[in-house]
Amino acid sequence: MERSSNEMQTNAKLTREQHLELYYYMQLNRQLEERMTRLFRQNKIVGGLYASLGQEAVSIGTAYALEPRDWLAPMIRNIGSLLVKGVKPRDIFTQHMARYTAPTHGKDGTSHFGDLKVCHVVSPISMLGDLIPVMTGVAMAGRYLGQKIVSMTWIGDGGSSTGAFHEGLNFAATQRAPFVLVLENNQWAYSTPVARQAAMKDLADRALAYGIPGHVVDGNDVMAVYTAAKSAVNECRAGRGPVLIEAKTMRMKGHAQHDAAEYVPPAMFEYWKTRDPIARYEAYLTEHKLWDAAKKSEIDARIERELDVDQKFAEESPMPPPELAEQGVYCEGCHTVEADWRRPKQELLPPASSVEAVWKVTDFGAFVPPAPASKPAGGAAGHVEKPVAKPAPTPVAAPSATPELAEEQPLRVPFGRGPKDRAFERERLEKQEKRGKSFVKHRRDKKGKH
Ligand SMILES: Cc1ncc(C[n+]2csc(CCOP(=O)(O)OP(=O)(O)O)c2C)c(N)n1
Ligand SMILES: [Mg+2]
Repeated sequence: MERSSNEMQTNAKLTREQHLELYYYMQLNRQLEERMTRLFRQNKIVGGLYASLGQEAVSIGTAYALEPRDWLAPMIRNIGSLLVKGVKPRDIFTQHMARYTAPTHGKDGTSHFGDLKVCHVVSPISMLGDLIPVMTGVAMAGRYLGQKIVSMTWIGDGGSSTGAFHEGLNFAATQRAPFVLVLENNQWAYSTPVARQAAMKDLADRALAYGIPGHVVDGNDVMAVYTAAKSAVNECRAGRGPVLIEAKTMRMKGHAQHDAAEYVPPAMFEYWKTRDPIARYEAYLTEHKLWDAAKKSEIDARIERELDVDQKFAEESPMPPPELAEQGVYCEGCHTVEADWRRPKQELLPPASSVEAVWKVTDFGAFVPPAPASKPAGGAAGHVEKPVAKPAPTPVAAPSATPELAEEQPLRVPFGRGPKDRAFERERLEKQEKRGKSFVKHRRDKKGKH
């Protein structure tokens, strides 16, 4: 696995404004969640509240690598990614307070909302791992339409043990979907430490099983996270398939508000406290002369101001009217999503995808023992050298041809309705027609003989 440096990295490609924007989003993320914790204690948060304290650099650094046209789907600890994508704090306040003004009009008390039209956010799915095949599908749909988009989602250390994670990542890998999966290893899944549910040091090694690149990054170093994510997004956009990034970090609170995390050794909290991502980034900005105390106060004051306005809006918003509870449960023509996504045929056909509607089989996949370097003197006759342990697999973009197959025509497997498929269909109809004629002729000939 490729590892990023443990040191806070510099990234010359970001402007001063962008560096400051990263700070703004991380601090906005933290302050928003602190306010929501206070609201929870005042009994104003209706559902669960899951903190991302100590993990802000992961959500912000990864989402910041996306462009507005790209798509993401957050998990419970990725409120920061929503902010980067343009979702307003007021939507997050109202949603958690189940107000009528919330994106789901008060029907959900946590974070199950998306924005398919403007921000390109797919709503979270609570079943861990299920967003992986869904976001793979989003990436494939974008490719089909020739949009050059990248999709991204997150998964926890615990979630990376689900079947959906493995099925989804395998699917993404075989489809070479432009999809970035961020594995947020925060050391705990509820009260289960990571070593009790995965017998491996780096969860990024899970990528090896699917033949895709996996990278380990210091999840509390926002520059390192951003750099890794940006390069993964670039790889995807260049058509080289999915990338897995493991960000090592720490969940600095319990699973949710009800959990005091008494099972976490206090020394572990102490260790991670000294690696706080925001404090580290503040030191980085100062060290690189990207800001001064006045600039920091200006940004902090802006955050306070914005959150004051949005929190007030949420607290003054009404709860949903009771009759709303029975509306929108079953679709009775109320559902507008279907109509929004019905696309004109001309837009879909032929596919703008760069993926050929032809599958080439150039390799039978047999084990080929490595050629012996030279015959060992006096070696036993018929002795076969043990194959050496394989190095990490490289993505199978172009499998090497087995000699017997090199001259073979690629197998044609029709699907979809691309130009090649139309040609195939014409060919098939012509053959059918010929066969039909010869069949009639054959019958006629036969009739004559009777
Ligand atoms: C398939 C599935 N199994 C179990 C759960 C219940 N559950 C919700 S969160 C959670 C722990 C997840 O831990 P991790 O993936 O490490 O994410 P973290 O909470 O640390 O961010 C579990 C078991 C679920 N939502 N989905
Ligand atoms: Mg976890």
